[in-house]
Amino acid sequence: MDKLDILKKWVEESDRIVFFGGAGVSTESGIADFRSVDGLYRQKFEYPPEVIISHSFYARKPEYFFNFYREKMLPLGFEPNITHQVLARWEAEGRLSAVVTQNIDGLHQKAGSQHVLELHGSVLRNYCTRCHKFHSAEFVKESTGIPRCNCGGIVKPDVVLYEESLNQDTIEQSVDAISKADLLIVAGTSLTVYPAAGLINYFQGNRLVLINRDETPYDYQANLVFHQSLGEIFAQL
Ligand code: CNA
Repeated sequence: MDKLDILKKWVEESDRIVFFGGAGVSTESGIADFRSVDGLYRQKFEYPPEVIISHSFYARKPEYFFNFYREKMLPLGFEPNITHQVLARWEAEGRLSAVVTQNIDGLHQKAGSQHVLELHGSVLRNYCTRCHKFHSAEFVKESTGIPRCNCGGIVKPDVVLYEESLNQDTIEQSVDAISKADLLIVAGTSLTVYPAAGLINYFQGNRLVLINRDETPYDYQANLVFHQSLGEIFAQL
C-alpha cells in the first residue's frame, strides 16, 4: 500500500482525528506564511518581523506596530481552500474532534468547522483595552495610525504576540483533544514556535501524520511523513 492509501485507510478508521496546523494551511488561499521562501521572514523590513510582533515593541512603538499589522498580518477577503473544506467535512461526518490551529485568519470557521482551538487568537476579534468594547477586523483595517475606540482606548487585536502567554483554557482543551486523538495530522507548520509546537507531544497514539513542504524537527517522530503541498494531498482525501 502506498503512503496515501495508508492515510486514507486511517482516516476511514478514525472517529477522533485531531488536525494540528499552521500558516501553511492557508498559503493555498493566498495568505503568506512566515518561513517559506516567499514568507514574511524573508522580506526586508526596518526591524525583524518577530521583533515588530512582540509585546514590548507593541508597547514601545504602537503606531509602527499597527502599520505593519494592517499591511502584513490582517488577511481579509480570503477564502478557505480544499484543506479547510475537507476538515470541516470530516467534523460533520463525526471523524474529527478538533482543529488546533496556530493561524489567526478564521478560515477554518469560514469553511464550516465548529470546534476550532485558536492557540494564537484571531484577527477577527479586537477589543478596546480601556472599555473592552468589541471591534471588527474591518474597523482595524480601515483605521489609520493607532486604532482607537470611541472612549479613546487603544483597540488591540486578540492575537497572541511574542512574549505574551497563550490562553490557558485553549491550551487545556488542545491537550485534552490531542491526548484522546486516534489520528493526529500535523500540517503546514514549521513546528518552531513554542509552546504551541510542544503540544503534539501529548499525542498517545501510533498514527501521527506529518504533512509539510519543508522538513520539520518532528519528522522523525511521525509514522507517515509527506513533504508535499497540503492541497495535493487533501484533494485526494
Ligand atoms: P511557518 O513557520 O511560516 O511555517 C509554515 C510551514 O508550512 C513551512 O514549513 C512551509 O514549508 C509549510 N507550507 C507552506 N505552505 C504549504 C502548503 N501549501 N502545503 C504544505 N506545507 C506548506 O508557520 P507556523 O504556523 O509554523 O508558525 C507559527 C506562526 C505563524 C503562528 O503564530 C501564526 O499565527 C503565524 N502566521 C499565521 C498566518 C495565518 O493565520 N494564515 C499567516 C502567517 C503567519
